[in-house]
Amino acid sequence: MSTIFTQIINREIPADIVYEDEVCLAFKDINPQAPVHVLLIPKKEIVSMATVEAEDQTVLGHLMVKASEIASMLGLSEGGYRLVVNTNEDAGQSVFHLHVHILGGRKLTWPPG
Ligand code: DGP
Repeated sequence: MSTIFTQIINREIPADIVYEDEVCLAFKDINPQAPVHVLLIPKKEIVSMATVEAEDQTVLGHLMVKASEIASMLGLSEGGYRLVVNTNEDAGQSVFHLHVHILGGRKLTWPPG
């Protein structure tokens, strides 16, 4: 089932887009948890890490490479940043279209809550 992120991909609702190519889209999180908080999503409707299939390998690899490039573009590489993929209920996933949170711009605590 499609989510609000498909509507963002299709430009049916607005978002502050920071990067796009044929495979993925990155845009600012509507509820930022850090000075820089970007969501990186595949254009393919993958529900979560729990539903990933072998055929998704190229897309997921692409996301990791682009996460690194986008973090660098946003000035996060030197200070550091965190990539988070919340998966299902215990992790608090609220949008069931796989997304990588790119968080940075402040000291991030560990362990997460
Ligand atoms: P998660 O809890 O990991 O599923 O994160 C979903 C994130 O998506 C959450 O941080 C808020 C963000 N979000 C939800 N709806 C929208 C939206 O319409 N636009 C934008 N830019 N972000 C959204």
